[in-house]
Amino acid sequence: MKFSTTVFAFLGLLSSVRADEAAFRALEKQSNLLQLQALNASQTGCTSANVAVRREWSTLPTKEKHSYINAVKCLRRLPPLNLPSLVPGVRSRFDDYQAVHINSTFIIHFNGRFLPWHRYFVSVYEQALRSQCNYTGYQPYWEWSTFANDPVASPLFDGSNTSISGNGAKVPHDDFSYTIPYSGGLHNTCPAQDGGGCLTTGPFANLTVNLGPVNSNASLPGWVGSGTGLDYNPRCLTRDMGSYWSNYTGWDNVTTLLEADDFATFATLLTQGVHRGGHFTIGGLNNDLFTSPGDPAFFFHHAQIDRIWTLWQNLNLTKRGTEIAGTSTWFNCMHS
Ligand SMILES: *[C@@H]1O[C@H](CO)[C@@H](O)[C@H](O)[C@H]1NC(C)=O
Ligand SMILES: *[C@@H]1O[C@H](CO)[C@@H](O)[C@H](O)[C@H]1NC(C)=O
Ligand SMILES: *[C@@H]1O[C@H](CO)[C@@H](O)[C@H](O)[C@H]1NC(C)=O
Ligand SMILES: *[C@@H]1O[C@H](CO)[C@@H](O)[C@H](O)[C@H]1NC(C)=O
Ligand SMILES: *[C@@H]1O[C@H](CO)[C@@H](O)[C@H](O)[C@H]1NC(C)=O
Ligand SMILES: *[C@@H]1O[C@H](CO)[C@@H](O)[C@H](O)[C@H]1NC(C)=O
Ligand SMILES: *[C@@H]1O[C@H](CO)[C@@H](O)[C@H](O)[C@H]1NC(C)=O
Ligand SMILES: *[C@@H]1O[C@H](CO)[C@@H](O)[C@H](O)[C@H]1NC(C)=O
Ligand SMILES: *[C@@H]1O[C@H](CO)[C@@H](O)[C@H](O)[C@H]1NC(C)=O
Ligand SMILES: [Cu+2]
Repeated sequence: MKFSTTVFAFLGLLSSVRADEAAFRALEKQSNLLQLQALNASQTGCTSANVAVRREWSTLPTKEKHSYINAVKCLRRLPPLNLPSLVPGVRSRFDDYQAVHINSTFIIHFNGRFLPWHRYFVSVYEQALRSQCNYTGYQPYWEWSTFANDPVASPLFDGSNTSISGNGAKVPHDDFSYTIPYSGGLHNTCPAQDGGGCLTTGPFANLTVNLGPVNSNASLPGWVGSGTGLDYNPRCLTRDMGSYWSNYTGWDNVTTLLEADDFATFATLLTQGVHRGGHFTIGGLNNDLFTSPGDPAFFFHHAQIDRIWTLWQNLNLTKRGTEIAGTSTWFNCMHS
């Protein structure tokens, strides 16, 4: 009797897990259909047959994974476009993107620009991979929910040569604890997770980060500027992966987001939940609000953020296609 009770409890757990994913998949399917209908009706020449499609990393054929990884390595070999007089630390085209994010941090987060700016950012990076590094695919995304129980097991982070490298080396380190500057005291924490050191596996083992960290004491909200994170400071990329914050990126969390009624509710929930959840799941440099695009993983996380926004928009494109909220000022009206 005891045995069968346990079995039923176990089956009940499994089916509730599946039900959570099923609720999300149903909304995803409906959204995709509405999007294709809107696309076909737009008569722009853009149809379901020729539209660009971003995919989950785990669904890409091995050859495409290698091709993506090689394109990122190519960006890291190309010379920077930023002027050394403005960004003394920049060493490659890859660094250019991180420099722009650092400089813009105070005008693109905790305000109405957060989602559109990062949509544009991922798209420009994706175009650079294609036009400057011969990549023929699109920016893949990291579907957090599939891997929320064990993030390091994701094919994106499993440390193989078809991953973007795994966790950082396990080294003793402090808990993550950071008060966002000029936020009225918004504090983020995460207990020390399973890494903390440099990457040791996969294609980006020992990857060097040249810019940051930003001394936020020295920068008032505005342009960050030279001398406060844009100088040359080579060190290894760190990750500190674990599942403390990944419990904010589960199927119930993404489903709740798709059910939000208006942009302000959607964006606030997203920022507090899955956005922080994904960054802190990776940890290390990803915990840094200014310099996180120095980790190639940044673009997979933000491609997924953008996907969730797209799915939400297409559920009522007439209203949500142009809906926005907030201002362009740091922590003005968007208390998240
Ligand atoms: C959109 O148009 C294509 C042909 O151009 C067609 O194959 C597809 O079924 C249409 N999709 C929808 C959702 O109407
Ligand atoms: C930061 O951005 C502003 C506005 O585009 C620009 O004027 C300034 O030169 C940038 N600073 C650096 C260091 O890139
Ligand atoms: C891209 O492909 C072209 C044509 O094959 C080649 O000339 C060029 O060197 C390639 N660029 C890079 C960055 O690999
Ligand atoms: C990737 O790993 C496989 C299996 O270990 C190996 O056969 C292959 O040569 C590796 N490819 C590269 C580009 O390192
Ligand atoms: C990373 O760098 C360290 C120190 O320079 C070196 O000992 C190690 O072999 C490197 N590892 C890889 C995978 O390149
Ligand atoms: C910022 O200022 C606070 C308070 O003066 C100080 O405790 C902290 O160490 C400073 N941080 C940096 C990075 O200088
Ligand atoms: C989930 O996240 C919350 C908030 O960060 C934390 O208190 C809790 O311990 C986490 N739960 C698990 C199972 O990791
Ligand atoms: C996300 O999920 C966690 C754990 O189930 C829950 O505590 C939290 O309230 C959820 N957050 C959102 C924004 O749905
Ligand atoms: C879309 O939003 C508008 C405005 O709130 C509303 O009138 C309409 O019913 C919504 N459409 C759907 C399909 O939910
Ligand atoms: Cu950002």
